[in-house]
Amino acid sequence: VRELLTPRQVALAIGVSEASLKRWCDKGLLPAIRTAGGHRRLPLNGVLDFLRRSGRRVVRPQVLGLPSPTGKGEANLDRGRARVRSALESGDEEQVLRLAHDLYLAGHRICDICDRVLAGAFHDLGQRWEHGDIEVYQERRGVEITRRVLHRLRMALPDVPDSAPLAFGGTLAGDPYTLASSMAEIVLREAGWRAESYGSGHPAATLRAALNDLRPRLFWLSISTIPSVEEFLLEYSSLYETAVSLGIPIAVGGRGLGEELRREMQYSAYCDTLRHLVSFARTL
Ligand code: B12
Repeated sequence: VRELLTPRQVALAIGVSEASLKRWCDKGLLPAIRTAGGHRRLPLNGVLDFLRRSGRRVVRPQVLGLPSPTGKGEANLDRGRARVRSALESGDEEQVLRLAHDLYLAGHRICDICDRVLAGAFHDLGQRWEHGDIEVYQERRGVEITRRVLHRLRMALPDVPDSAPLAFGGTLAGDPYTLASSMAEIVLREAGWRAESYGSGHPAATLRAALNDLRPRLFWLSISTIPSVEEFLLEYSSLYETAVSLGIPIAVGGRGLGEELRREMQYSAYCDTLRHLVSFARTL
C-alpha cells in the first residue's frame, strides 16, 4: 500500500503554496490521484522522485515521514560511507535513513549508494571487527538497521508496472549473507524491473523449481561464502543448466567468487558491483 499525502502536507513539506503545488499536479510534474470525493492525493514515492529530479529541497521532512533534517545534508558518496559506518556502529538508525535519503535526493543512483556507501561502510565495519575495535553485536545490529533502511528506500522508488520484466535471486544453502541480494532487488527496481529477492539459504532444487514456475527475464545469485566448493559447483551447475535451457540469463556476484572458482563456472555475467548488474540488465 502506497503512502498518500494531501496537497497541503506536500506544500508544507516543500515550503511552497498549496496553489503552486496543485498547479504542478495539473501540469503532470507531480503524480496525483483523485479520491472518490475528487480530492487530490499524492503518493510519497512520486513526491520524492519529483524532489530528486527538480533539485528542490525538503523544508519539513517530518511531514513526509523522514527524519529531520533530511534533504539538505550529505551529497558526497565517500563522506556518506564514513558517516554511515559511524552511524551503523552506534546503532543510529535515523541517521542511516537520513544519509541514504539525502544521497538519493541529491541525485545519486541507488546502485552507487549501495556499492559505495552501504557496502563500503560494511567493509569498514568488517575490518574494525577483525581488529577488535567493535563488538559482533554492533555489526549484527547494523545489518538489521540496513535491512530496514533498504526497505524504506525501496518504498521511495517510483512504482514498477506489473508488465515490467521479472527478475529474482538470492543465495544458496549455507550462505547466510542477505544484504547484497536485497540490494540487487532495489537497484533493479530502480532500473524498471519487477525485481524480488527471495532471501538466503536456498537449495538449488527449489530455485530450479522457481525458474521453471516463474520464468524470469533475469536470475541473480549472490555468493558470499561457500561451505563446500565441490558441492557448490554441483548445485550451481544444475541451476545454470536449468536457466540456460529456459533461456534465462544468470548473473552472479559476491565475495565468495574468486578467480579460480569462476574459471570452473559458467554464467551469463559476473558482476563485481551492483552497478555492473544494472549495466548488464540494460542489455537484456
Ligand atoms: C554482516 C557480516 C556477517 C553477517 C551477515 C548477516 C546477513 N544477514 O547478511 C553474518 C552474521 C552472517 C556473518 C558471519 C560470519 N562472518 Co561475516 N561479515 C559481515 C560483513 C561485516 C558485511 C557483509 C555484508 O553484508 N556486506 C554488504 C554487502 C552488500 O557487500 P558485499 O558482500 O561486499 O557485496 C558487494 C559485492 O560483492 C557485490 N555483490 C555481492 N553479491 C552480489 C550478487 C550479484 C548478483 C551482484 C551483481 C553483485 C553482488 O555487490 C555488493 C555491493 O557492492 C563482512 C565485512 C565485509 N567486508 O563485507 C564480514 C565478513 C565477510 N565476515 C567474516 C567472517 C570471518 C565471518 C564469520 C566466520 C564470523 C564468525 N567467526 O562467526 C561468520 C561466517 C558465516 C558463514 N557461514 O560464512 C570475514 C570474512 C573473512 C574471510 N577472509 O573470509 C569478513 C570479511 C569480516 C572481516 N573483515 O573479517 N558475517
